[in-house]
Amino acid sequence: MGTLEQARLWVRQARRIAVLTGAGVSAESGVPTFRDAQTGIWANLRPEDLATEEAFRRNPRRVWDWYAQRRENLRDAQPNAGHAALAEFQQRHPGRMTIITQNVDRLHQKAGSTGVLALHGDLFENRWLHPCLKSDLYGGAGGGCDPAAAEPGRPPYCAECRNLVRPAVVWFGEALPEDALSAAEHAAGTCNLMLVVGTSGVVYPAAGLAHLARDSGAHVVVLNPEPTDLDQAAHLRIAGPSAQWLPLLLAEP
Ligand code: BV8
Repeated sequence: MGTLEQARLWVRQARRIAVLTGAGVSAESGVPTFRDAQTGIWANLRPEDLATEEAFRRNPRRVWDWYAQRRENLRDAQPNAGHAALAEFQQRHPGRMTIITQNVDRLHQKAGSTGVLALHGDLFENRWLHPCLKSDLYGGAGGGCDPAAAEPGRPPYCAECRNLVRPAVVWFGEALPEDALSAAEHAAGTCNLMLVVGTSGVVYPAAGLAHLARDSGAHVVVLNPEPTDLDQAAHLRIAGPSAQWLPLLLAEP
């Protein structure tokens, strides 16, 4: 039996499917992957040196501008056939497929996927660098000042307390959102099949979900044109682009 046939059989047999996606699933929507060579003024910087609170504190404007550039690049990005294949499968088989993404580009949601577990936050949301002094955390009434009402700037800031606005993504060294991570761990630990799509498998704890699925007895299929750090956790590898192979993998028999 060929690799695709075997993977399709596992899809048909699986009562519960967990899908772990990374930047590669958005590559065919024209979104540069996370570790592609950076273009422009960040050519000599690694993403890991920009996506940290320390980098933001050291040079708020440069980090803010990097995110503004990424938001701009995403403005016209549309979900591709891979995102669509996942969303259509969910619609045909309600409750059978959980999508866990490391991506912050909202393209799974834009494609119509539901219940997406966004482990690393959302590029289009902002929050304060520090909890607002007027928030209920400090005994204030309500949620404190609204970052959307901050003074315009690169980054925007609070005129009263100089708090800075930052992107509501999970930076390196920051904890993942508890509810999303525990739901993802539950999905990975109880699925019969995990599809690992478009991720280098470098970033933890997200990448650990593939090992959890394998250790919990699920079949693991990696879909990626290149070798990944999760290949050793896979029972099968499909070497190719996700926009081409996800529709083939998930098409009804
Ligand atoms: C944390 C948001 C602790 C920001 C991102 C072990 C356990 C726990 C932590 C660690 C650990 N070991 C190391 C760590 C620390 C660190 C980490 O993993 N570092 C790495 C670099 C070694 N992890 C953390 O810091 C995490 N936090 O653990 O906190 C803690 C606990 C309690 C209290 C306090 C602290 C936080 C990690 C989240 C970081 N934020 N993103 C932003 O976007 O700016 S991660 C970032 O990398 C993106 O989200 C991205 O999605 C993610 C993973 O990258 P990939 O998606 O895989 O993308 P990449 O470019 O690498 O690969 C693309 C792939 O696509 C390639 O394989 C390519 O071949 C493939 N591809 C290309 N074209 C296609 C394709 N595939 C299919 N089709 C195609 N057409």
